[in-house]
Amino acid sequence: MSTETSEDQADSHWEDFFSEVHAPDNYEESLKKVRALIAEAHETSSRVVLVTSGGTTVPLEQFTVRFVDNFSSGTRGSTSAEFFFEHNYKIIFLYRQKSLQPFLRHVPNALDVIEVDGPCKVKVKCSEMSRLHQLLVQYQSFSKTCLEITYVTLGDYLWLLKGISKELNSLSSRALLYLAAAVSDFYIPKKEMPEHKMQSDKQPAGMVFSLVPKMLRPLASKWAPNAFIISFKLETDRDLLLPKAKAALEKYKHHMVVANLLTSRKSFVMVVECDDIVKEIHNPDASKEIEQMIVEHIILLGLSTFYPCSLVPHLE
Ligand code: 9Z3
Repeated sequence: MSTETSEDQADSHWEDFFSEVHAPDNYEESLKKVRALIAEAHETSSRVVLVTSGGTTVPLEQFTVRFVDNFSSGTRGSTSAEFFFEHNYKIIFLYRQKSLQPFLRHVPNALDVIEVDGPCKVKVKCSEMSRLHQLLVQYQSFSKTCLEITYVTLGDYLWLLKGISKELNSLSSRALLYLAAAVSDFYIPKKEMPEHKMQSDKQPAGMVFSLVPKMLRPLASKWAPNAFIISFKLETDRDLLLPKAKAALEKYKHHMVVANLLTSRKSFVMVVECDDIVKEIHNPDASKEIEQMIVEHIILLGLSTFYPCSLVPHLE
């Protein structure tokens, strides 16, 4: 009798997932741009970070009207990208279409910055002009050296993650993967998915969800074994958070897990490193953005040079 658990199965069947799910339309074009960015990074000896951000969707129909979404506003990813940019990283920002983008996330709602100035005349309030100008200049300078790539579905995300990380592997010690996107654990395989929109005059057939293969395993062992890989662990039950984060590190043998709870994610994270090292980052009064503290911690670890897991220097 097989002793394989459903989790073990989800670990081993990652190739089946890619044979079943199409690459997104922007796949080839995006990889072309990634290769150009990496070639430039080789020339200039720059460090490159892949920041993933936003939540994946899982379609319920082949012609998709409905989908299951994963919670994420994109704050963690877009804010972190700003701080990596400040530290001269070239950034590949892989984000869910329409979620927050670095710098542009600060642009206020149009209705808050415009005023009516006589009949049929609308203008930007003087007091907001210089702030808007500064943000747009920052975004322009970000987009000159960095690359933004969008995904919508879980399939798009995993295809792009695989493709980009394989390319990044050539940079070895200068490549960092910072996986802040909220990625679904469940999906409906194509053979189980209705083709057309489910009709409301019929009782819907039970949805058959399957476990998504755990892509951290091939990511760390096959696609980008030379890169420094940081994953995020999201839980809602505090008692599960640390054990789950430690288990992920142990299992997938990557370098760091940033563990957070949904409700306190802006004020508290635990950074779990090899050898059971756990650093708590608190930001109780939100005086800074906590992403600044996370990114600074990573940079202070001295990831510019590659260290095998057991030799990564740790700060007190
Ligand atoms: C996170 O845990 C992120 O910190 C948040 C950020 C999604 C909570 P916001 O975008 O939220 O600032 O609103 N991301 C990782 C979530 C995830 O799906 N992790 C998987 C898991 O927990 C492992 S890859 O199993």
